[in-house]
Amino acid sequence: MTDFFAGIPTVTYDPSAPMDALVYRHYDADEMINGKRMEDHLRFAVAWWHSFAWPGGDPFGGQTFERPWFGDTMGLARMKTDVAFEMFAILGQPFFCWHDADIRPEGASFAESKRNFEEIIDYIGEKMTGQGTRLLWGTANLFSHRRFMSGAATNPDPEVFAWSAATVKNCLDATHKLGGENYVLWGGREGYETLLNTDLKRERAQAGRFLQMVVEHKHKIGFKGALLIEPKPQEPTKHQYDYDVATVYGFLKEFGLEGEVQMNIEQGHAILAGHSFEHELALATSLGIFGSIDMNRNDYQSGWDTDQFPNNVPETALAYYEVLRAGGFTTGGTNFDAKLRRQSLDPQDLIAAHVGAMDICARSFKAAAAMHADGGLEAARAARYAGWDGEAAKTWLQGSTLDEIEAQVAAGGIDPQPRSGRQEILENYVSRFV
Ligand code: XUL
Ligand code: CO
Repeated sequence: MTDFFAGIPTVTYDPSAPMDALVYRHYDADEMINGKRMEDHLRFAVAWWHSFAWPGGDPFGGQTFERPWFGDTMGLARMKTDVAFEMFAILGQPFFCWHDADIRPEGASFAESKRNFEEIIDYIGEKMTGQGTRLLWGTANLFSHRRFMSGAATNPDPEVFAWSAATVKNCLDATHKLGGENYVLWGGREGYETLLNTDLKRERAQAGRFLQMVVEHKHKIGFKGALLIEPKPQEPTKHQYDYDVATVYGFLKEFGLEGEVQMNIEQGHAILAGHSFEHELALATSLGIFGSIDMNRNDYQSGWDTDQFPNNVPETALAYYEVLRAGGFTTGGTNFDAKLRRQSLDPQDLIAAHVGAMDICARSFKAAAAMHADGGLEAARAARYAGWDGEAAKTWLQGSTLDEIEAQVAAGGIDPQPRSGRQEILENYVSRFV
């Protein structure tokens, strides 16, 4: 037991608590929505890296947080684990996520890092058993250390490829050991800065073979969770190979991996790619590769990945509406890939950030569920495409030739009339719920 969160009680659901009390006002884990507990719909996870490993730096200044567990010893890594599970107990969220580098000190060799990692994984396993908090996903950090500066799987140096493959093997094994529900691959530095020094075709082929090996290993060890790729456009490299959902789908098809890998879609990454979050979610669902979400938001002015906690109900509601249209989460969930602002030094700030985010998501989910149950958007959508139910229209999609269609149109009786898209009416409808 540490004293980091001393004096901060367990967060309870209490909508009538005084203004500055740290309580849930919308997130009631046991509230039933469509026959399922709210906790089981939303499946919240805390991200270990932002909450316990990030020192509070920005491009102009270094560390602002002075956590008692910062440092590179196993003792401090254990203290960090203790604090993490103390926070999970205060919040009562069901899941957490990690990168290997968040939880263990880097050793002087691969073997030493592996020993550190396995020791901490066992320690985390004991905590999980004691407390009931589960692992939503594990992942490998193949982007922070300087050895990855030119990529991991896509590195021009085959030894970095091998190091990365060995690291993912150990992280996937550890995720499996802890009963993780998914394994995530974010291609942090899988991309390039300049074409002048890059063999793009070779790098993509390396990434393809790498992912095939991950899939093979998943089956070999009997991991039943989902493998998830997290798309992101520029940042850190100028040209990322996993730019967005559509790009990753093309990649999966090319390497015969559709059906094996799904998507972990992050709000801020969608925005950086020039899409909305709901676009990426809807596209993944339509391609049959929707898996999980990283919930956060970016600052609308700064144009980079600020990873802030969500605070916008109308936006978040539209995202959850797409999750509901996808049939809800199966192995996936809502991971708060979000960090404090660097001036938010106090332990209480960490709790407040998560409490606020869980409440925003709960409000948004309830709005989305009500809208989904009401069915107004789906009815409007069905009406808009109703013409395709006609017999002639069906043949135009199945079997007709251009000649045949031309003959029908030329014969008369086909005279399309523009119809309103009714966007404002639909926006007004959505506003009634959010
Ligand atoms: C980076 C990012 C990562 C992944 C996991 O932008 O989102 O934290 O979620 O590697
Ligand atoms: Co993320």
